[in-house]
Amino acid sequence: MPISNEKIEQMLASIAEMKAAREQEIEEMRVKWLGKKGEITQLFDEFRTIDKEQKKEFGQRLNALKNAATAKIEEMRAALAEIAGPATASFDQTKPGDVFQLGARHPISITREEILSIFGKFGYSVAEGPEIEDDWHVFSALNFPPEHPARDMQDTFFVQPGGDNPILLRTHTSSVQVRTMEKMRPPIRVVCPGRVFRNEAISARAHCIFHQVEGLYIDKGVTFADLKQAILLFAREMFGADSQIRMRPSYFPFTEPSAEVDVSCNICHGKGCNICKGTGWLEILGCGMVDPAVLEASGIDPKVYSGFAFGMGIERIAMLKWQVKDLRHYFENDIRFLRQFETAI
Ligand code: 2U9
Repeated sequence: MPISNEKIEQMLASIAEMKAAREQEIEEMRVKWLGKKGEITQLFDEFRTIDKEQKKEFGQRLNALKNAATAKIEEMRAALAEIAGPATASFDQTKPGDVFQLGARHPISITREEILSIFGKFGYSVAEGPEIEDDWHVFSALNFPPEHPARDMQDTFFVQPGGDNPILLRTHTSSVQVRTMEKMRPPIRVVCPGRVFRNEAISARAHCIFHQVEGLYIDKGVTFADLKQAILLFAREMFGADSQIRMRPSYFPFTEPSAEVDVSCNICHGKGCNICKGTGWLEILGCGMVDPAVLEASGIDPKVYSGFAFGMGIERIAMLKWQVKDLRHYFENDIRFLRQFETAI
């Protein structure tokens, strides 16, 4: 049959209806339409012999017909590949597999887990609380006087300033211990990990976001000797069995008496090096006996119960453990920094 619109329409309709269940059938259809003696190829042969006027009429339609057949065959091949999946003949089972880069845990997470696991062995459970807090749980219940500089805009990020009980980003996780005391009766033994926020300029030694673990132990007859022993055992688990600690008197609104704790330098073992600045000691945490006013504010009778508390910056502990020189490394997500801790898991 010579080229005609009717013939092209019929062929287009047949092509649109084509279906195949196997690759072999698709190949047969390709040969039927587009092979050397295929029906479309024959139409093109014929096209060369017709006159100029007819060429104008059929040229574009013939090209559209060829494109429709090519597209349909490709579509059937893609559909079949999707059903068959990688087990088709084209899957090379001898090819080496792609190597996936495994992620590493962040040094802050590794350190937090290690601290929590040590206190877990001492019988402490983990408590968490909100990062957006109110003035009561961050300051007032912890014996901060109304004019204390920590409440200042320069030190604290306020979400909703003003009023009786402003809303703010917690500056320490002590608010979680306050919430625990409000909910639970002694004995209380908790460690509280979490992010804290302070309005500080970012530098190698300070950041406006950092992480803390704080702890609280309240029972009848808890003394400073219990605190000293708990901190010594923690330091030995964290920094090595031969570690020594020393306590220096300090001041916090929420503890009385208060102390700052140093651990013997695990690099030079007390001889003096540039990590401990020649002193042989590294500061690791602050602690003290919970002030009776703090117990009272959360409904615990200070005549019956006493307790100790401590707090540490996770960034600082991780810096001492791995000699990280600049706090900003923790927050930059530089893969060259993070990969160094892959083996530390
Ligand atoms: C309650 C009562 C007492 C938590 C404590 C410290 C001492 C302390 C700092 C260490 C470095 C914070 O990250 S840091 O800047 N913390 O020195 N924290 S005692 O005392 C509490 C907490 C809650 C109810």
